[in-house]
Amino acid sequence: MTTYSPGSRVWLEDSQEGWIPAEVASCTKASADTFTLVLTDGDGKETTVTGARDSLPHLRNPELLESADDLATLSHLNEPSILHAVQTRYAQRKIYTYSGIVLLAVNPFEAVPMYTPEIVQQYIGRTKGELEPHLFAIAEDAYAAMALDGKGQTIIVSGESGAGKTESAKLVMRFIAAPKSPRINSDMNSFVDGASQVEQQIQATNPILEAFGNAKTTRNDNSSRFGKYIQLLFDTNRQIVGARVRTYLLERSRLSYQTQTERNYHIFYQLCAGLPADELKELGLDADYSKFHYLNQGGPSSTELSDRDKFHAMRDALGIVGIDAAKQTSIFQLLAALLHLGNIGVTQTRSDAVIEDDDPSMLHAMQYLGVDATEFKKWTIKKQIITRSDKIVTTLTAPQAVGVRDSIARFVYACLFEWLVTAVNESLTGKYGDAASRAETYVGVLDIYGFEHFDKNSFEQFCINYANEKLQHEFNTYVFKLAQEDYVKEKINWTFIDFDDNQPAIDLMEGKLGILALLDEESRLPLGSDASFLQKLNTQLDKPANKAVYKMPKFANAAFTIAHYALDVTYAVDGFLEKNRDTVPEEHLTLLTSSNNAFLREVLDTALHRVSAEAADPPSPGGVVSKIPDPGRTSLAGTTGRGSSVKKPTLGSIFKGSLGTLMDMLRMTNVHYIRCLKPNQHKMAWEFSPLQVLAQLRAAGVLETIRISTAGYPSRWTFEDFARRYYILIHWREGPPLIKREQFKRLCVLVVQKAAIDKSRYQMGETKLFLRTGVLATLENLRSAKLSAVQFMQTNMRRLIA
Ligand code: AD9
Ligand code: MG
Repeated sequence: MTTYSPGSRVWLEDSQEGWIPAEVASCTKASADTFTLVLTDGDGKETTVTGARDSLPHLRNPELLESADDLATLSHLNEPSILHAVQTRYAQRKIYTYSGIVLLAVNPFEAVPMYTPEIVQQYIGRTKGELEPHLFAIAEDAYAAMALDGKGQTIIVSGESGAGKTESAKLVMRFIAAPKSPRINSDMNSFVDGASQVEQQIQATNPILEAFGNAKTTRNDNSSRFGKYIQLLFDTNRQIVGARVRTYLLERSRLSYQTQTERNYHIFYQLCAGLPADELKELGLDADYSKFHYLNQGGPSSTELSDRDKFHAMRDALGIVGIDAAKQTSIFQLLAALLHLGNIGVTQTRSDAVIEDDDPSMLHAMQYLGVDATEFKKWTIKKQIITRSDKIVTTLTAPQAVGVRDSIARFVYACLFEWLVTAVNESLTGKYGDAASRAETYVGVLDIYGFEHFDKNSFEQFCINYANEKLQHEFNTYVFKLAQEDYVKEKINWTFIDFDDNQPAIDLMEGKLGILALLDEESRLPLGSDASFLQKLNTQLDKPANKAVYKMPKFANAAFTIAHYALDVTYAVDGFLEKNRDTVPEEHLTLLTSSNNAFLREVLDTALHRVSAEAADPPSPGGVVSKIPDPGRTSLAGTTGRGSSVKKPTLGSIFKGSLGTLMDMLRMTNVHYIRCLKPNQHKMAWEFSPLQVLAQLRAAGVLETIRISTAGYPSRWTFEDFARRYYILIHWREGPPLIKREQFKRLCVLVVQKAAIDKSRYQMGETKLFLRTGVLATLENLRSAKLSAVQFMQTNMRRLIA
């Protein structure tokens, strides 16, 4: 139980800062179970608060612990203390802090000299606590755990948009893949050789995937619009032999639409800025990308120079992964085709959409797609409905025709992205999968989109938050399991406690009659609509059993609210159905798959067929590694491969399938967590906005974890460490004696007795002492009192003698 007395250090809530430090001036009993505290803050201002014990201000930690490099060692584990520790460290340019098994990483927003080869060397072979907290310590930890018994490892990097996930993931990968480290190769000469081929190939995945899968958003100039799991593969000698990448749900809407402050995928700007004039001309492109509708809705390219440089880096990277010049040209042709597609003029007479037969953009686009322009035009302005007895052809309105046009562009781009991922994998796993077949174990790095909540949230946010909810569940289970295991190992008395689980929210989203199921049901109805989807949700889900997780918002009409573990998010239903269906008209699909552009056919084939066939029956060469579990491919034709699917799977069900496989996979590995934090919204170096960070700590479940651990014994010390720090609390008549190792435990008992710690507040394990929250603070206070008393005595003695 928390106790307050004059001088107690507390946190006073503040609307701007979150909390400010204050001290208790007086504490009086107001009624049977309420107290009145008079507090003074740093400016001497007095504040009075009255309330029940657990509603009174949080206690502050002793100074020594305030900027501890592991938050789990804080004695008062409350929100303000955690926030304060992270903030204090950031002000000291310490961007990394441990929170138990999690590494918190606050974005420095400026180049920091923390990743040099010298620092890489320092962290190799060292255990986590030995050096300052660092990404490399987590990476080394994972590598060492894998090397020890060959068990697969996963490093999960999470955090909101712009927090630094991708940068952190790249650094971690670089550290683990670096073959120049002595632990792999003690020959110092290998330092000068530079990166090995495998390492080069692994590094090359970044410029490629970032060019095609990243874009400028309001939150981040280089925002990943897909999730990524990369497995670094090792053989029995723990030598890196290759890698494998899996990607999750690329955002498609961006291809045809961006808001004014955002951009399309980087690759398009890179292409316009970087391709030589003659090649541009051949593709009907222009260095001035603003001529293209798909590129001129968004904001300007911030630096054309960097687009050009990045283009060359990307092109080199394509070469490194074995995509030759001819294939590259084919890729660029497809991209050009999409840009021309977006420029096709669609007008309307009365109610019918019209495209001119000689529309130059259409002719260009069809030339590169290898599709007949007349057929394309026909099925863009018309629609065919097949009933049991008839085929009815109707005309579309101009907006509908534009919708068809854009859906084709999005579809081809998504397939191209899939194809690239496959090509990258073929190179990373070695030709015919030979590198992969030598692989015995792996370290995986997961860089997935963080929890998102905007003013308006749609299907994309729903999927992203669903993924985060699943990850959070795994996290809770894992942390909780670890804590329990420690108690069991140390044989301390422990009753299994129940913790507040987020399973109800997950059931709400993916359960049999959950949101995704209802969405799919509605999506299959020819006359399905967003409105009737919402109606379904409300009849099925607005029940007492779901009260805690599902809500009908008071102020928004066409929307529903989910109480996520992080926060309540309201989703606007408009567009859900169409995004989930993500259909290209059947006639267009036929045109595309029978195109006379062989590359396009290969792209579609890879994305649609081979992948789903592979999922059902993994072939030996070319990718799937039998020994290493696969986190699931995101085939556009479905991932689970339960035979041939009759119904075209919806995006929601594809995502659910691949997330499920990913979770199964994570469960088979040891997990390590990196939580990235964004210190401010303006991307300013070293600026720390407490309330924003607090929101992220909540969303990342950092505080949730702490809640789980405070339910037990959050502080655990080895007998030796504890005895060494607190032996001075015991009164030694003739100074402390020499202590033998076997006596540390006994000494610990003496300390807690001397400090009058209640028996219920600590437990002695086999090698460790377990303390409830708050005990450490009491001991620290006693210790500093004792130290200053000793000092006082010494000073006065000296004075006496003088
Ligand atoms: V998103 O969800 O994909 O939109 P991320 O991936 O979390 O996001 P990213 O890694 O792209 O964010 O980081 C955003 C920017 O922060 C980078 O472009 C860098 O400018 C900056 N950053 C991130 N980490 C570091 C770092 N360790 N050192 C220096 C960094 N700058
Ligand atoms: Mg990213």
